[in-house]
Amino acid sequence: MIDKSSPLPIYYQIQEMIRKKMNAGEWEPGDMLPSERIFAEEFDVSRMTVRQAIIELVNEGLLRREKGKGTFVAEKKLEQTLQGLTSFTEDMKARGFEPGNVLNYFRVTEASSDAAKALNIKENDKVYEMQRIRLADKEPMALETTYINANLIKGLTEEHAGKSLYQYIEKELNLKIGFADQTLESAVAGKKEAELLSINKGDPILWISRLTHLQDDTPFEYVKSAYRGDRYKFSIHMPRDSHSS
Ligand code: 16G
Repeated sequence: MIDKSSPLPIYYQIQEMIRKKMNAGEWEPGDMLPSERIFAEEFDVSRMTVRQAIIELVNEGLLRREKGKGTFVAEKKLEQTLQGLTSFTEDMKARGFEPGNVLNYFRVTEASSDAAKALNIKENDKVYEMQRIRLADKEPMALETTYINANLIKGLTEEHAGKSLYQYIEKELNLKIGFADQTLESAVAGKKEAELLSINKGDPILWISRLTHLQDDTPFEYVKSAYRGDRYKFSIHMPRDSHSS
């Protein structure tokens, strides 16, 4: 409980109390917290102090506020390790989620200058271009715009794009995926991303750009994606090289 004679600031003690209840499973993702007024009365502190405690936890991503509704325990973020090249479908299955796709569009078209440069092909070479909303247990997680070299990856259809691309490439075409180069940048959702990902304009997202190669080093896939910042975090294992002493 709150100890006013403690040297620990009161807002900090309130935060610790909230964290403990969340860790103990007493408050679970989606649960609504008591209002600031109720907290303030219960602990006999000002609403400002309660607000300070809550705002910091919102900024950490542990709580989320909904205008006119209240403060809720946030969903846990999915953690993806940046080791080994995996597909969205594999990632979701490994976590016990049901992967899903909403295919916004799929077309065979001439490569744009951007895609041609990335895939090391000519501007009028054919690419498959598609946009997919990737779902975990029916909840939107990421928006991916994908360009695939159509001369390398033959016979790709809307049906394959609605499932797993990597599975089609490896299991049906028997091609070997080698490696990918990927960059991650922080950004905020624009109107379009917000609508498609069921978040608000201005919410945090991670822009990820991936260039994937076959084992013979030929790039076959260029993907630009927006991952939800409130639902995703990436982790990296970093052994220290012997020469960096
Ligand atoms: C991941 C990849 C994406 C790839 C997709 C294939 C990122 C950050 N991730 O989502 O590039 O196209 O997996 O998944 O770019 P699929 O085999 O389930 O279609």
